[in-house]
Amino acid sequence: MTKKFAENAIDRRLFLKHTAVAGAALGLMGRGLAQQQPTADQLVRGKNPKLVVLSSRPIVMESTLELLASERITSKANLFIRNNIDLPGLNTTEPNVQPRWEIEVTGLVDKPFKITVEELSRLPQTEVTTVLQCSGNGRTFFNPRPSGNPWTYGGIGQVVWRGVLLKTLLEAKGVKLDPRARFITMNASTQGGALPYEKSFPISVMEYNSAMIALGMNGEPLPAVHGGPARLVAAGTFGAPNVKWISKIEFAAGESTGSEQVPRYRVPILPGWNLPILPTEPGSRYNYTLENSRSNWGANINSFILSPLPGSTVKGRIVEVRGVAWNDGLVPIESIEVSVNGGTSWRKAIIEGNDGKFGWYRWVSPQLLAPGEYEVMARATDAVGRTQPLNGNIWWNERGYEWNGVMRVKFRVT
Ligand SMILES: Nc1nc2c(c(=O)[nH]1)N[C@H]1C(S)=C(S)[C@@H](COP(=O)(O)O)O[C@H]1N2
Ligand SMILES: [Mo]
Repeated sequence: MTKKFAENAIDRRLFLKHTAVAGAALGLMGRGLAQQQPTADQLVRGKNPKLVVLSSRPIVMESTLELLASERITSKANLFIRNNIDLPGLNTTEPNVQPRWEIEVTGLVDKPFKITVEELSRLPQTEVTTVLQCSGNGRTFFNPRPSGNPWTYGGIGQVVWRGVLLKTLLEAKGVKLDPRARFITMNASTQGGALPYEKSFPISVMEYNSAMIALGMNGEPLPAVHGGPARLVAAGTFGAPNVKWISKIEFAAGESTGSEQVPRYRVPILPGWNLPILPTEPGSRYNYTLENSRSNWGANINSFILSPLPGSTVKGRIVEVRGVAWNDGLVPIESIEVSVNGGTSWRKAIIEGNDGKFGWYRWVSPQLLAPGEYEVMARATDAVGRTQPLNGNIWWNERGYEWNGVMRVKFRVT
């Protein structure tokens, strides 16, 4: 499998090289080449053309602050897409109706079994609202900029999942876990000749993160491009292990050693310490192993300012600064502080409400502002004191994951 990924990477590099050469020959470098990129709706049926395409093969597109601000639950048209591996024929937000799609449950269980989507749909369903975010979101704010998809703020959305909790599934099947089981390794389907995608979670996601096989999103069957007919969802975790088009769930003693688990999707740690990220010299290389790094699992605390939008002009005197905040859902968000003077002083925002413990906390901070230019900052803190760094670059890591630096938005008041 590792070899296949390496080949895929080489293919891609060659492809990009050829594209660049062809582009140069036609005088299409720079802006011209960028204009050739297909739009989001051309790549995936049903997507809003305002989504920003970061890669068309595999498909990667991000939402925008404006779109995120426009709805409380991110619609399927506006939700970002991150494919490492495209599944042929599924580039649409319509459902992928396959009642006989099978998921194998195996490994350290007393009775391995297979279950179809049809059968799953007849088991008790649970709904959970979560923040789905790529761990690379915000990557472009690291300095120097790590390689990888150039995410700004749009690799995120809030969605409502509906499906069968893994706990419910094992209970319904009368299956017992072997006490040696400490991880869940999930595989995506390789139908249509797709390369394998394999990720692991600690088994605790069954207890603390409502880990489920999701069959629905936002009150509809799961859109094909978002993993339909079935995907793994663990609330409060980063996107990568939320495996789309799931075909196998294996309980194991150790986490996967496949390339998607290590060296990818990891941040440096001091061996034996799970948190925080081990600070590394910006621009330096790191030799990722299972021991000296941890996977992007629980989402770190973060907040976005969604109004005013960057570069906008708003009417004074009272300006309502609005936004969202979230964490891994293990403890509540306690405060969002807002500064309009470069961090010299802070004021607590009013928390208007939240969509469950794994959803966004919506906040508002009315500010009395005279006409002029402003830069507003927002910083969330949770019940165990976890908060956002003013300088997000303190967590610089080679691959640019888990950015949660305080957001700054410039706008003008008239
Ligand atoms: N099968 C499969 N599942 C996957 C991926 C993938 O490439 N293949 N990408 C992961 C990553 S990195 C992210 S951020 C989320 C994105 O979910 P979305 O495309 O539904 O927004 O899916 C995850 N699940
Ligand atoms: Mo991701």
